[in-house]
Amino acid sequence: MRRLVLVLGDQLCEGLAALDAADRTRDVVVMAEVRDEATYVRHHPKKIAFLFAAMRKFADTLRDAGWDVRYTRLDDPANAGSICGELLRRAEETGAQEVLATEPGEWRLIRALQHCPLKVHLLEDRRFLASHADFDRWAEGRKSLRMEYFYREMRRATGLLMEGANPAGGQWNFDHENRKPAPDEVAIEGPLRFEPDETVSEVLDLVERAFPSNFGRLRPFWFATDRAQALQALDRFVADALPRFGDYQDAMLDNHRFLYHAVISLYLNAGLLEPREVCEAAEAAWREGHAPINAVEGFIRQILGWREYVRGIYFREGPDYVTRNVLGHARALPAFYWGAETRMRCLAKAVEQTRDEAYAHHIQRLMVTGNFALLAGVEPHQVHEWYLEVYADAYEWVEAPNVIGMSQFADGGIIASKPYVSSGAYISRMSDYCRSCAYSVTKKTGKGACPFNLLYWHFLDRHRARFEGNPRMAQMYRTWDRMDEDRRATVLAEARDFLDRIDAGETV
Ligand code: FAD
Ligand code: DLZ
Ligand code: SF4
Repeated sequence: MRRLVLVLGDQLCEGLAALDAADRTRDVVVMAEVRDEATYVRHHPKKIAFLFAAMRKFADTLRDAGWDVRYTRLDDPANAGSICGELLRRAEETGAQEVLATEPGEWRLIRALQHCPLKVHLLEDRRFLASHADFDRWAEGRKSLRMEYFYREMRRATGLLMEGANPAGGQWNFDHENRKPAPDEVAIEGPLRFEPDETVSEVLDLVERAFPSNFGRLRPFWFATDRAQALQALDRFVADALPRFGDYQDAMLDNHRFLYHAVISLYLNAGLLEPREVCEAAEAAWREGHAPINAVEGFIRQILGWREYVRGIYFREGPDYVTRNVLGHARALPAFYWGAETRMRCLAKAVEQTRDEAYAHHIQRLMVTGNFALLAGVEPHQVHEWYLEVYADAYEWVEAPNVIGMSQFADGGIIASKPYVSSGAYISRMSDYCRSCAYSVTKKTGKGACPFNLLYWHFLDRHRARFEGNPRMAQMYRTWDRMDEDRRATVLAEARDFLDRIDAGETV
């Protein structure tokens, strides 16, 4: 009996579980550009174009390898509009009644496949270094699920950056060396860019027509869209940027969007690169003396540690994770997240590059856009939807734990031991944004005071009952309590006034 083999837009890998379980002489691969997936949030146009172009090229790769691929374009009049609808249509066309599918990265689509009136075999996605069972085994019985311990387990299990039973370089973690402030200059060109070829150009025209009002610039489009290009982009990163990745991992610069970051998350998450090969390339650079241990360990920790860990949390916590809101935050997402004017330079620049590139690096996501939303008390689900829409690497399995958990503390501390909040001082130390801001980062109150300074204390004050007993936050409360009462009242009143002005839609 013929079976259908579903390959989703973020499953573009020849070793995919569903392909592996199928018979290329008999089974039929189904790939489809569908409205439901393209509109469940209003994705950035670059994200849609990247996926459609990469899907089309991957379909050709599979055909070259002998597969019968039934590919549906978005503008095909017969397009059923959803993944399940397309499976049903292809089932009728081919007589197949069973589907081999690899577990999607969002509960939403897992549910849709489970409810599809065909026999769907959901196979575990093996593109990760930890299986669900591995993660559950590690998590079982632990009071807290801190990434660092999971990461050490993963180093031991994979042998990556190990010298026998010991961590290479004599330490598990070199993070204390990785907090240098922004450099004056960045001496590298940044991520490798690719001119649109015929397939990409055709997709760009389609996306322009079909999604004319989604937030984000479609052109210039420069992402890699096939495995060979993604490997070249990885090579460029290892050769140029990796050696200084560690030093400047947390830095931000007004005129440099990528610094020493890899810009490969979109390729990893779509299946064009595999996590192990990326970690091995970084490790080889250290062993060859090309990159220092603090850079290579820091980089590998992001992939072997954080990336695998957040996926484990997403699947362990279940579908309701994205609705959590333990801090009871209810404010609407301010209009400047969608490009409306703001005088806050850090936010304006982070949003501008998000609009242009469908990319911001980790510290911009965490300590600028994320920090502000948390301090201002924005409803976490709105924050979650924003991140899912605007970044080219965003799928719920990785986005939600980072946003709901790490950034907004809406899960009550499963991922973060304390909320990632800071005043303007942190942004000033790690970036050059404040130098050209309309606000003054050194002003704590009064006209022109940096809003992060006001909102920081407002956040701590309004959540005192929850956080004052947290030993990692005791110092913050001591500092607050040492301020005289009038000053505290002024800070809180000015913070309230600032929030009222946001709610009223004023430019802040
Ligand atoms: P680099 O800084 O060069 O890091 C290398 C790789 O490590 C990345 O490509 C990525 O695969 C992995 N990585 C690093 N940090 C994380 C992390 N916290 N979680 C998972 N993987 C990580 N990453 C996504 O892939 N998709 C998302 O939707 C996403 N949303 C985020 C939302 C928030 C609020 C925050 C704070 C972080 C989010 N991240 C997300 C993690 C991280 O910001 C991006 O992976 C990273 O910025 C991608 O750029 P890069 O490839 O240049 O990464
Ligand atoms: C994100 C996305 C988009 C925009 N479009 C498609 C599509 O048309 N067809 C498809 O198979 N996949 C698409 N995707 C990726 C899916 O949404 C993704 O597989 C799920 O969100 C699970 O991670
Ligand atoms: Fe951002 Fe405040 Fe610095 Fe302005 S002064 S860039 S608002 S941290």
